[in-house]
Amino acid sequence: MTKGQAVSLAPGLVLYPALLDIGQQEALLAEIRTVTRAAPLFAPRMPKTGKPFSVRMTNCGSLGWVSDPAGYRYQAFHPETGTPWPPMPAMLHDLWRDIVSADVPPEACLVNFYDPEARMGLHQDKDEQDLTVPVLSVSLGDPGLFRFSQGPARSPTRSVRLQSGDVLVMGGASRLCFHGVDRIFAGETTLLDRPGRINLTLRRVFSQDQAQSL
Ligand code: MD3
Ligand code: FE
Repeated sequence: MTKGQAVSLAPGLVLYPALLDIGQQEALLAEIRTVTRAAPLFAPRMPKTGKPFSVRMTNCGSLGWVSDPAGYRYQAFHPETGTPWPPMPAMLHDLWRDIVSADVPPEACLVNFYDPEARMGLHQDKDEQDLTVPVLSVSLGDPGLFRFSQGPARSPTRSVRLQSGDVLVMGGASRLCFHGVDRIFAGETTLLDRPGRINLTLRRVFSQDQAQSL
């Protein structure tokens, strides 16, 4: 697959394979390392049970997604250090402006780190108030097997490998689709300094009108 050949996986679900070249992936990774120094990766926990996720997370931007026994939510500060999330790298803002919207900026960028054994079960992203705005994701490092379905829970799923530099946009009819990551193909790339995968998801959380009146 070459850069610029957008692939429609389903209505509203568009994959841009290798949109970021190696140099851009390295530059973005350097920015993400700055983010994780300021806001260390933490293990989110399931609501109620408190069971830790296998994926570790952090955030950048004005808001970050967190999960603990009290529930899922967006908040402005790191759950362990209590400090505000670091700013979202300009490269990510630029990518959002070019692909999603020049008018509605993203508030949150969730940084997911997958060790070779980490997984993410099928779920919907529905903690955002404004579900009319797409979610944009960027993959870095080893490939991950992404699974999604268009219909309700337990309808048939399809799988696609997300590779380093790939950008996936989920909007319209796919904004509430079920999706997850079944496995990591560890050791297939050398971008990171150890086996694993990083995924960044940029989201608009509050509707813009509401944000302006806050
Ligand atoms: C489809 N992350 O952080 S990215 C998540 O690879 C998440 O880390 C996965 O699911 C990962 O919530 C998948 C692709 C993705 C992200 C958000 C979506 C697909 C989506 C939201 C709606 C539909
Ligand atoms: Fe998700």
